[in-house]
Amino acid sequence: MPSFPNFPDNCNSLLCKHLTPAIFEKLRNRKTPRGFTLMQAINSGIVNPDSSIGVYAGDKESYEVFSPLFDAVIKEYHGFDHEDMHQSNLDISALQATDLDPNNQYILSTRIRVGRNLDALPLGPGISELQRLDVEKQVSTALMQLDDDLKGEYYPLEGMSKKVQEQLIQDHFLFKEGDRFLEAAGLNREWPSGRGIFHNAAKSFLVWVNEEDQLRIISMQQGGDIKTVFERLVNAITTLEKSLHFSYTEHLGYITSCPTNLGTAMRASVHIKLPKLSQNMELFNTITTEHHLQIRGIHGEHSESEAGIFDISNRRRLGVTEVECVQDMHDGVAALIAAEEKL
Ligand code: ADP
Ligand code: DAR
Repeated sequence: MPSFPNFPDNCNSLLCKHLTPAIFEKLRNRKTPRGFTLMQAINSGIVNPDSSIGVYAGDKESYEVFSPLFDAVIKEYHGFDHEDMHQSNLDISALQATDLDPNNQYILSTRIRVGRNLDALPLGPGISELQRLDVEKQVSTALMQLDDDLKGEYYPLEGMSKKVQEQLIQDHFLFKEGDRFLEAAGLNREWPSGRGIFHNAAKSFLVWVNEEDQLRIISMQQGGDIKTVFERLVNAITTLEKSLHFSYTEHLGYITSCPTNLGTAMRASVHIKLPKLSQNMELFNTITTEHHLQIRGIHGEHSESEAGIFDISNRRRLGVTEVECVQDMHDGVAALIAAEEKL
């Protein structure tokens, strides 16, 4: 019989905050129809008390079966209630995007990604090795049918040389290995079986297979042409949706393993040089907060910025549309560049 976790006093995760003894008592013996348990959902936040969130879903049903906990986390992170409905909008013409950096002084590169999971199978924390291999087969088959600027090759991690793998990670194209949060969530089981990366020759269109989500569909290129990056991504999503059935609900939008990615599951980012603002982090943080932006390091989550280069992206993903996510990033980056030029 599981007992209430012994969280350290300095634990600040949403799990520590919202897993009350009463909610634990109510949920501790519950399982989803696929057998995913509360303890599996919260293990990452127990093993890593420095988590920001600390909880993962093992399947779509987790969000209902453990809703007293997930609803509280979703409310705090997204400001989104149990009865709220998500709206999707991939109409590129609705994006008001200008060329933010015509002289290429600030924006090094632009990347927009979405997470997707196949509706008929569990999410990564609850999937079996055979099911994960089935995802790899279905997804790689669909990817190999892409053509024009999306045409590319699928490269399984199994058999990839360490040299090639490390170079892809260093060049920001491939996911890192051994993330302790994903490990404790059960997302790294049987690694590297079933994991891989698809990309076109230019590496401007890439798909991660079976990392934190079953697909991370990525469009990226050098420079700040946000609209072109968005167009390529929307083309890829709408093409793949013809052959793959992605998990989606009216309430939560696209279903993902981490509740922070629900809804659009979209992160639109730039790598941007802001040497003067980086010396005035109070102003930097004021602008990013005002524009619903998140600051990450040069190698993404849990990394540091280097040489005044930051990964700046939208923070909102649920209760906003894809166009609004990209608009958040575009408008926030415009404000950061204006502040940098003023300093
Ligand atoms: P995700 O965005 O997929 O949630 P991360 O934050 O870990 O995951 O970023 C994944 C990789 O993408 C990292 O190598 C990161 O440096 C890279 N990346 C993110 N944004 C950009 C960008 N605008 N230009 C180039 N690489 C980027
Ligand atoms: N590291 C986990 C997840 C936070 C959100 N980022 C994701 N999903 N990659 C945490 O609880 O801090």
